[in-house]
Amino acid sequence: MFNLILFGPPGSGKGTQSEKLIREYGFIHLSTGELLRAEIARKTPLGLEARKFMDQGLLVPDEIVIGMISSMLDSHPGARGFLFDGFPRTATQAVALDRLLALKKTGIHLVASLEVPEEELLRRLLNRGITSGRSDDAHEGVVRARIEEYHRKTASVAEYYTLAGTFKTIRGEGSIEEIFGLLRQLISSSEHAG
Ligand code: B4P
Repeated sequence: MFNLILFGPPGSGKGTQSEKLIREYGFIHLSTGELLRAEIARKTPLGLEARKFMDQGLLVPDEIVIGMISSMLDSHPGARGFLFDGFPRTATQAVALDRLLALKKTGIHLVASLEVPEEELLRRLLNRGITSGRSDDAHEGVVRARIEEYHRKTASVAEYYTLAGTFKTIRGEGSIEEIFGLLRQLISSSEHAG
């Protein structure tokens, strides 16, 4: 089993690269952003609660996303590997994920961090906001709040995995294919190291 976290600020290309990675490697894709948007679309109580935070560019409370990931892990008992996209986003989520994976006698093998300058993030997200219909991409204030929330709460996740020895950075600027090529190289060297 090989478990990968795709890490990086909002708009760094996690969702974009995830699509390519699951096609190539057959990972089970767990995107907390997508799971939350599906709950919002179905107007479930969880979705209505999550929306209050997402519309302001804030992170959804840890217990909500950890519960979602826990039940998704349980619903894929025979998985060859998981790709976590946008999770964990706080140190508390990272600790919880380690515990959940330990129960399944596995762990995280690689954390690939996409590094993109802030002005490029803003440009990409506001550009997506023109067509995506995503309320959290539509206003510059909300997009900036998401980036601030990343620095405030998510950057510490990088320290957690640096200590664990699994954290690797790659340049997240350039063509989508170029970045995918770098990710493939990282996965291949981590698989050989493991
Ligand atoms: P997410 O859905 O995770 O989305 P994201 O961080 O905004 O985007 P991502 O990095 O996936 O960007 P993408 O590839 O799409 O989170 C949304 C919200 O959900 C959060 O703000 C939070 O409120 C909540 N949430 C989610 N997970 C949570 C958690 N664990 N805990 C608490 N709250 C949570 O790329 C963006 C744009 O860039 C696209 O338009 C794409 O086409 C473009 N792009 C991608 N690669 C490019 C490249 N190489 N060059 C040019 N453009 C590129």
